[in-house]
Amino acid sequence: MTKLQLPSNSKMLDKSFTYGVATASFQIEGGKEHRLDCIWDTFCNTDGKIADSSNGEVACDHYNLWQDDVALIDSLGVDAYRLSISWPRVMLQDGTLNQDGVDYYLNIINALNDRNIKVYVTLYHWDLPQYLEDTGGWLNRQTAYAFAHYVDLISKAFKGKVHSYATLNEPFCSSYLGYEIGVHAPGIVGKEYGRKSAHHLLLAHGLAMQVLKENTPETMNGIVLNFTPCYPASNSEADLYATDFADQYFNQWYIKPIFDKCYPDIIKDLPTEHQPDIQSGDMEIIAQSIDFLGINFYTRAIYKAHPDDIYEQLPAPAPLTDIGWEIYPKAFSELLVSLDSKYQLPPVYITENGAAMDDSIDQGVVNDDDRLSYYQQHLNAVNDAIEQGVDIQGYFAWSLMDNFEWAEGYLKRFGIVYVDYETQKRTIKKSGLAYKELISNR
Ligand code: IFM
Repeated sequence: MTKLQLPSNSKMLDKSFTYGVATASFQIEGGKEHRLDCIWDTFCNTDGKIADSSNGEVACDHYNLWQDDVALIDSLGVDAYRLSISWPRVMLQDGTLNQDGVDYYLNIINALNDRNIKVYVTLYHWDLPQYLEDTGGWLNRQTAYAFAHYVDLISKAFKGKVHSYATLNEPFCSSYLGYEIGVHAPGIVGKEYGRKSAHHLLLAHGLAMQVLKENTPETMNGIVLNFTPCYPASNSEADLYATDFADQYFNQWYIKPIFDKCYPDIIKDLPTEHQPDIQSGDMEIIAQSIDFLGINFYTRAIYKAHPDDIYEQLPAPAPLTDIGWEIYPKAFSELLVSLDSKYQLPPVYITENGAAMDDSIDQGVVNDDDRLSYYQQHLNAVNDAIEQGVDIQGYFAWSLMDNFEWAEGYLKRFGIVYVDYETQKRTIKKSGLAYKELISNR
C-alpha cells in the first residue's frame, strides 16, 4: 500500500475540510534553559518514571530547528498546524509575560501565517509550571484562575495571528493519569484526587473560554478531549453495568459538564472523599458554549465486571500498535456517531489520531506500511461518521514527527516524519508521503 484514498464523493476531499499535523511543546521543543521548570521536568528527574530515563531537555530540538520544521510542515501541504504553548516559557512566576518566550512563538506563528498555514493553538498540553504544582497544582482551585490569567495575556499577545484556540488537551490525562494513578506528571496517586483535579481543569477551561470570547471572538475557540470507547466483554448485565460505569468515569466525565452542565450520574455513587469540590456557579462557567470540539482517538477498551472494583479492563486483543493499543477503527466511527447523538455538538475536528509503530530507517526510507494502513482505516472511519451525519470539519495526524512520548520516553514513535535523535535529521515516512499526496490531490 502506498496511497491513502477516500471515496470520490467524500466530504473529506472538499478543499474546505482541514488537514493538519499536531505536536505539543514539551514533546518537541527542548530549549529548557529558556523557560521555567514544569511538572514534566520534575517527573523525568524522578527515578523509574520514564521508560528510557529520558527527559524533554532537548527532545526534537524544535526550539532551535523551528524554521526548518515550519518548512517541513509546509512541504507536507497541510492546511493547518496544531501546536501547544509552553506556559512556563511565556509566563514568569510574578504573573507577567516572559517576552522572549512570547517572541519565540510569535516567530513561529508569523512564519506559519506567511505560508498560509492556519495556526491551531493549544493553551495547555500538560506542562504546568512547577511553581504552581508547588502550591497544589490542579488540586488547587487557584490554578484555574492562574490559567485564565495566562490565557488573557497570551491571547492578547497573539491577537490577529491565530485561527483557533483549544483551552486544554485531554483533561482526562492531566487528572486521571497525573493525579489519580500517577503514571504521568506530577505522579500523584489516590482516588480522592482524580475528580478534584478534573473539576479544576474543567473550571480552568470555562474561565479561559470566557477570556477568549472577550479577547478573541474572531477565533474558533474550544477544547480537545480524548475518548477511549468502552465495550463490554459480554452482554451480561454485570459486564454491561461495568462498561457503562467505566465510560462515565473515563469518557463522559469530561464532556458531559461542558454540554449538559452536570457530571455523569455515577457522581452520586462515588464516596464523598472522592467527590470534586463544586462551588456555586462552577457548572455554568464550565458549560460555556464552544465553537468547536476537538476529539482525539487512538483505540478502544474492553471491560468486564469486577467484584471489588466495579470494572476490570481486559488485555487489548490483537492487532496492536507498538504501544500495545488495539487497532479497532470501528470504535472511532461509533464514538463519533454516539457523541453526536448524546450531545448538541458544535463542529468537530479530529485533533489527534495516529499510531506508534516500531519504525526502522533504511537508506533514508521509512516503510511504515503498518501506520499507513492505520491511517487509511481511521480516515475511512471518519468518513463513515460524516456520512452518518456528524459535522466533522478537519483531521490532524498525531504526530508531525517522532517525539517524547511521555512515560514511554523516546521509545515509541508516533510521527509521520522520522526523527534521528542523534543528528536531529527529519525524514518523511511513507505514511507522511501518502498523507501529503492525499492532501495535494484534493
Ligand atoms: O503523545 C500523546 C499526546 O501528547 C496526547 N495524546 C495522545 C498522544 C499519544 O499518546
